[in-house]
Order: sequence, then C-alpha cells, then structure tokens
Amino acid sequence: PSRWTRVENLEKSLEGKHVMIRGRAQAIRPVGKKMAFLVVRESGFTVQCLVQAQQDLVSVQMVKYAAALSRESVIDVEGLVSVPSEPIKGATQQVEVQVRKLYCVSRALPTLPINLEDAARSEAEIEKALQAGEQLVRVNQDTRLNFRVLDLRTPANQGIFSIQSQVENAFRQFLLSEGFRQIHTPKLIAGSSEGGAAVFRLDYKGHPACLAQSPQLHKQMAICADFGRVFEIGPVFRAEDSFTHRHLCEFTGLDVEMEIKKHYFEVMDIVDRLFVSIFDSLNQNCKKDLEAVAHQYPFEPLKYLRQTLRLTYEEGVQMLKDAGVEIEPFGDLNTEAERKLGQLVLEKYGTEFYILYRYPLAVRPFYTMPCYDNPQYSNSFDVFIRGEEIISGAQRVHNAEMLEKRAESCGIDVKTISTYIDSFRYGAPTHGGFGVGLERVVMLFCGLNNIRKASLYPRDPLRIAP
Ligand code: ATP
Ligand code: AMO
Repeated sequence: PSRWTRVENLEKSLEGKHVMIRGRAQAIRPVGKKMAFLVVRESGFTVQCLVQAQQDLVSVQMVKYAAALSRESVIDVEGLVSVPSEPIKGATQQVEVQVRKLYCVSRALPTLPINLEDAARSEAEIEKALQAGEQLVRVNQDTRLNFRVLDLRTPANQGIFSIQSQVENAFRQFLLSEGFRQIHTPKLIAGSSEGGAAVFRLDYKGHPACLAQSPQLHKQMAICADFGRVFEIGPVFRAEDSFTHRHLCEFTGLDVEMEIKKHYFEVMDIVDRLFVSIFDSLNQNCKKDLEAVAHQYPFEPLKYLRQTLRLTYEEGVQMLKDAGVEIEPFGDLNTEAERKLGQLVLEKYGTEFYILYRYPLAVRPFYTMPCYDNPQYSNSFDVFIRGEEIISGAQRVHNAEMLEKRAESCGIDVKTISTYIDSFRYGAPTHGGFGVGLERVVMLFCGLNNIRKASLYPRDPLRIAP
C-alpha cells in the first residue's frame, strides 16, 4: 500500500496515526514566531496543518520556513492526525495534522494572477465578505479561462471534471453492456457532415477538406458495414460564429448508432435507459463532487423519472400555445420557447428530463427519415435537460436515391459525400442514432450557467488558448 494518505481520506478514524500527505499550501498563517497554520489542499479537499515549535520535534527554523512558503507551492507534510475540540473552519476535513516534517517540492511565484481562495467562493460568500468590508477580487470568467491551470484547482472545478469523467464512463459502461462497440471515425473529412455552414475548412495536401462537424456519416457507414450497434466518444468541431452560453467551437460528442428492427422508438428506449443509468451513477458515485460544485454554484438536484417522459413535438407546441407562446407552423423551437417548455413540463409532469419527438422534417438534417404517415414530420427527436437541448437523434434514410434527393434539396454538394451515399447501394439495414454534447450534459445536470465551465480548455470564436 502507498505510504501516502490522500487529503480526502483524512478522517477522525485516523486519530493518532502518522501520515504523509502531498498537496498545495493553499493558505499560510503565521501566529507569532513559534507557530504557523498551513491549509494543505489536494484535488479540492483541504486539511489544516499545525507547525508548532516543540523541543526535539519541531524547530523554530522550521516554523519560519513554513511561514515563508508561497501559496500554491507543492509541499510534502509528515505528521500526526489529531481531532481538535472545536470544529475546523476553512478546511474540508475535520481533523488536523500536527506537522513533524515539511518539504517544499516546487515553489510557486509569490504573487499569482488568481487568488485561489477568492476564486473558490460562491456569489453569496462574496457578497457576505464584501459587506463585512473584506478585501477581495471577484475573478471574472475571462481571467479564469486565461489562467485556467490555476482556476481548475478550485474544489468546484475539480468536481466538475470528475463528474464529466463519470458521465463518459457511465455512457461507455452502459453501451458496452448492451452490445455496442466503441469506434473511432476520422476527424479530417472531405465535406460538411451536418450540411451546415459552421465548418472549419482546411487544406488536405492540396485537397479541400474540413474538420468533422460530427461522426454522422461514418457512424452510419459502420452500420452499413454490419457493425450492428456502435458508439463513439470524440471531438466535434463547429465553426460557430456567435456567442451563446451553450455553444463551443470544439466539444466532445457522445455518439450512438444502431440497427433498428421495427421503429425508431428502439433508439429512444436506449436514450431512456442510458440516461437514467448515467444520472443514477452520478448521484451514487459523485456525491462529494456534486457537493463541491453546489457549494460554489448552488443548484437543485435534477428531477427525472424512472421512465423518461416522451412528448410529441406537436404536444409541446400545444403546451406552449396554451401558455400564450406563438410557434411558427413546422418551425423550430427557439431557445426561449425551449426554456419555457421546460418550465411547463416540470410543472405538469414533475420532470426536468424529457424527449420531444416527431419534429417537422424541414428543421432536421438531410439524413433524417421522414414519417411514413406524414412526410411533413420526421422520425426524429431531441432530448432536454432543464429546458435545454442535450441530444438530437433520428431514424436515418437508408435508401441511396432518397438520400441523394434529400441532400440535394438541402443544398448539399453531393459530390463531397458520394462515398457515404454509395454505402447505401450495397444493402443497408434500417437504423437510427443520436448525438449528445458531453459538456452540455455536465453543464445542465449541475445547473451551470455557461458551457465554458464544463469544458477543460474551452474553444469559442475568440479563444484558442490556453
Ligand atoms: P444543434 O445545432 O446541434 O442542433 P443547438 O442546441 O445548437 O444544437 P439548434 O437546433 O441549432 O440547437 O438551435 C436551437 C436554437 O438555438 C435556435 O433556434 C437558436 O435560437 C439557438 N441557436 C442555435 N445556434 C445558435 C448560435 N450559434 N447563436 C445563437 N443562438 C443559436
Ligand atoms: P446536433 O448538431 O444536434 O446533432 O449535435 C448533437 C448534440 O451536440 C451538442 N452540441 C454542442 N455542444 C456544444 N457546442 C456546440 N456548438 C454544439 N452543437 C451541438 C448538443 C447537441 O444536442 N449528427 C447529429 C446527431 C445524430 O443525429 O446522431 C448531430 O450532430 O448537445
């Protein structure tokens, strides 16, 4: 076993034990010449350490050394765990370490561009501190992103990216257990895969190419190649040219594609069980992370049902109309209408996670299968968390001639996707699938107000660094 104890595991049961921890000197508070308190942080968890001069154990020089450490330096501490009689404020762990040995592994600059203690405070804590006349600097989003390496050290950010990791893990585990295979499709492709303008164009050894807007074409081609059920976790590139709280120029796509036997509801059944399992696993396995996020960015736990609510697009439109919101016939729902519908659904059905299906064909991409009973509608769906889209999915057109016509009518240069269309000329299974934005899932599960908070190094129209 490791000789090291993680700060997160420093608990009262370790009282009297000798421990070694490695972390950062988050705060250093000298008390006279013979004592100094250090708050040591590891992955968002903090413990108070006491360096007190004691004959034969701790020298006055060591206290001086501790008091002179710069914040955020990486240090090793050896000492005894004790349980103070008073509750400890300003640290996550309720034990103290009586320091015996102290080493500085790597010294941080004496002045940092972000004060981590300020950066970790919630809005309410900031207000309270300001009212109490405390000097503090509100760290804005841009500064946080400019110095992301520092910003990411806050407990909330540590939590967010553990949650992200868990979403991806639960997604993979569930799909593997359902007989899906993980695939990797090319990110350098000849043309737009979504038919939109938001593509990053580039030169591919003298040939025009672009960064994949989704794995759409190649995941469908894997179905034509008898892969049956596939999923992919990979980067998605969108040359978005406007600024919203929920669009990035690069995000992580969780994509699924599968054969269907009778009906595209088979795809929705997977969405339903997959997401109930992801949400359950977050609530079970990420309790501390969710608390850390909620401490800085308060939010209510997501309300979801065991069996996901499904509404048709028309039912959604009717709910909006009844509430006085006008929707253009066969149009898309704008951001505001989607939000409003989210509220109405919550009031009526008590859930913040639901599927809206049977969208008008005109607002869906060219590869979407029209409804057999009414071609003005399509076998498609979107999925929402707290009134915002996290998933688009559909049954696909599996007939090459029809696909070609649909692409042309959507203004797509079919030459750029000819190998994709040809894939359907050799016999193609009926199939469907969906795409999920990983950052959106994390943002909305945690009720965050900006997708940049859920992206490690976000890319937006003005940001390509760090
Ligand atoms: P996707 O584009 O992948 O389908 P999305 O969440 O961007 O997912 P859209 O269907 O494109 O959803 O758009 C839904 C609504 O979001 C649009 O009607 C529009 O109001 C808004 N929207 C989409 N893209 C942008 C953007 N780049 N800037 C501002 N608003 C946008
Ligand atoms: P769509 O374009 O709706 O569908 O994308 C799927 C999901 O990806 C997320 N998303 C984004 N996240 C961050 N920044 C963006 N700019 C952005 N754009 C989209 C959303 C969205 O629901 N090929 C289809 C999927 C399919 O039918 O299988 C597709 O790409 O969460």
